[in-house]
Amino acid sequence: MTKSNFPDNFLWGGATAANQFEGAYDVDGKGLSLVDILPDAHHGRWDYLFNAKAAMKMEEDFYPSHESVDFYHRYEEDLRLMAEMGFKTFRMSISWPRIFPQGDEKEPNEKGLQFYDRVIDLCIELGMEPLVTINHFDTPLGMLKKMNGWADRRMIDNYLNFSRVLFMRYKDKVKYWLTFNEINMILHIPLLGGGLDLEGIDNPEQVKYQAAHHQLVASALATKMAHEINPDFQIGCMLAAGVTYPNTPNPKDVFEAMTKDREGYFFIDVQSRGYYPSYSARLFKDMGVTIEMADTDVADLLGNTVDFISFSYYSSRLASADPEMTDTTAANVFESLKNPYLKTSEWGWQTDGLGLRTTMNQIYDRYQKPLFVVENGLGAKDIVEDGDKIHDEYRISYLSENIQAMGEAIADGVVCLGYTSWGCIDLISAGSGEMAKRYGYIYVDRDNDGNGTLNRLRKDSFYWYQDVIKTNGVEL
Ligand code: P53
Repeated sequence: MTKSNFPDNFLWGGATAANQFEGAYDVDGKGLSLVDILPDAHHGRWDYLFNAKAAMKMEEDFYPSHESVDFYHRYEEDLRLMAEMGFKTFRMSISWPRIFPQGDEKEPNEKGLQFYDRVIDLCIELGMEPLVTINHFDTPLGMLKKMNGWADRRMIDNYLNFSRVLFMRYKDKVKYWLTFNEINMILHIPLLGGGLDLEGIDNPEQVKYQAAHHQLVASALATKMAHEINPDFQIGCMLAAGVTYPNTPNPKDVFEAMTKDREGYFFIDVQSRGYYPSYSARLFKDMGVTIEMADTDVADLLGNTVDFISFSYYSSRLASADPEMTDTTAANVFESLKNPYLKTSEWGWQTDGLGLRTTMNQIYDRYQKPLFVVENGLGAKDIVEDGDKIHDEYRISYLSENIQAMGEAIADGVVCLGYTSWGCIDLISAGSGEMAKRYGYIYVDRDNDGNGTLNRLRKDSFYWYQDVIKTNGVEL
């Protein structure tokens, strides 16, 4: 038999996020999250990601997050389906406004916590290690209104109160925690990443980087608190990753590609090394950014670095210094030039397995800490055929290429704890708010307008992934 590249205790699983998955947006005392005011792409979602005030005034009759795929009421069936695939881990996030409805209450909402008790207990019963993202794109709307989200330093204490409740409650149940989902996305989708409204602001970079500083300090202080509460906790950062290639060997393109990668690495440099990278001084000067810091920040960052590095990878990116180069992939708000060597999906995302191997090697070389691939996948339209069959060979081929490449990276010497593909069950797209852009092994009967039975079906990829896990990545 072929030998597996993956260690025996490799954590195979899938990833979700409360705001795209749970629905029940006003049930059991939950407050509004900023995503609860966002319509789908056909009703202006893109604009509102940068101008939340307009969204707050708007009276839409359909908001995709309100019902989503109703994990809140169907968690039992869903978790059992994941266990049937053989999941060793399940990545979920905890909705902040479910626990603190406005974001800054003193006491948590007990009913909200009881939901997560049920989910986490069932995960453990089914043999799945919970991997919990504390904050995944769902700053409470109350905090946006009151203090423009993370632009305000008081958010650090609000976040720490929230984190303390979770660490205490789940200290014997959850070992792996991520402080912020895709922390670098605050630069690209400031509303989702930081609860920021940048409308009418003179220097948006100033606000974004100041907010980022608050998150970085919050992440460090949460890491400190976590280790005090349970020294066995493993705390990770989370980067929206994907190596940037230069479009040509022109040194200007090479420099541009390095600069683009540093946009993201900046955050992980702080979270993993514990201090602002040397290149940031010049970057801030050029952008007219001055970061206001408290006296204790430097020491707090330095003393409380993360235990492991997690990241999402969908594709590599391509950069050019030539302003004439404008042929981009129209995938989402995170634009990249189109790479002629890669296949392009319906949503404009390009498949690059080798790019994942390169990305893993690059990140591991840079930080020398264990990695965790916590998102990867292909958003595609699926068709339900006779007998409720969904033949998603395009998804299988994407995932197979990426998992093989991940195995090669491990064979290269990279230490990797696990792999959770994105949206293991169909859920709402963060970028477009649509249902039609599906990532799951499990199909959910629901369309972009909210019609459908919400019934769950096993796609072909369900059985394929079951086999991948059973053979520890030998059969791909
Ligand atoms: P969707 C782009 C835009 C928004 C969120 O994306 C993103 C990205 C990709 O880097 O990040 C993650 O749903 C995110 C998930 C999200 C997933 O990518 O726009 O952590 O919440 O659903 C996929 O197709």
